[in-house]
Amino acid sequence: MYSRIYKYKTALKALILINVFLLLPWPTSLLYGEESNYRTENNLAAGIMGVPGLWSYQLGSSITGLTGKGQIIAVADSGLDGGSLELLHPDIKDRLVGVKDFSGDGWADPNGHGTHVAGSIVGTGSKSEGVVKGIAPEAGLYFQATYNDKEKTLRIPSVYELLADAYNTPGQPRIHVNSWGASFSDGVYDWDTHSLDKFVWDHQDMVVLKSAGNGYKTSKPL
Ligand SMILES: [Ca+2]
Repeated sequence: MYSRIYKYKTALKALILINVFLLLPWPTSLLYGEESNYRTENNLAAGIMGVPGLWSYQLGSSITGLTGKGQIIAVADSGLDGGSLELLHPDIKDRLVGVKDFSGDGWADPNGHGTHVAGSIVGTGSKSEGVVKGIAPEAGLYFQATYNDKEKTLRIPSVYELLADAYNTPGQPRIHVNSWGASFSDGVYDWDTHSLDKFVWDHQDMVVLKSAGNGYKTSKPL
């Protein structure tokens, strides 16, 4: 009897140790080799999506490469770099055609999200000598800053007004990108969803893109 209890205790101790080991943060050298070598890899995304083929696409003599040239892309996100033309990343500086601050406290980017999104779209690659650039590096960028740093929240007037502002701005963007969402409305058809649907019904020449799964859990349509 004693030996059976001892065996159980030993097994229990081993189980606890294994679980503690799994819960502890693992050394990066154990996971990734002796030297972890983190780096940005936006340059891989275009290849995965087959975009370089579009950059070099040719159709007769009139269309030579689809690079975003002639388009203005509107992006609604946290903010953009340092919030002034002097402080803009060189990959974005030449692409910005307009900016509007909905946040109320300036269009600087306190967390880097909006700058990352904008660079992924229109980044020219000038800082990396063309190695890391956006998907549409010759498109113009109209940026709508929405993050209020004091309130720690996004200020969106209404989705309809946000889209209408971009639609009517000089240059008339016809692509609008939204990499943001609200965690309380996972999968729910709410007023924001209705607002977006109403806008695209009223303005059928506007393509509105919305992130899916922006909150890591499930697809989260606006
Ligand atoms: Ca702001």
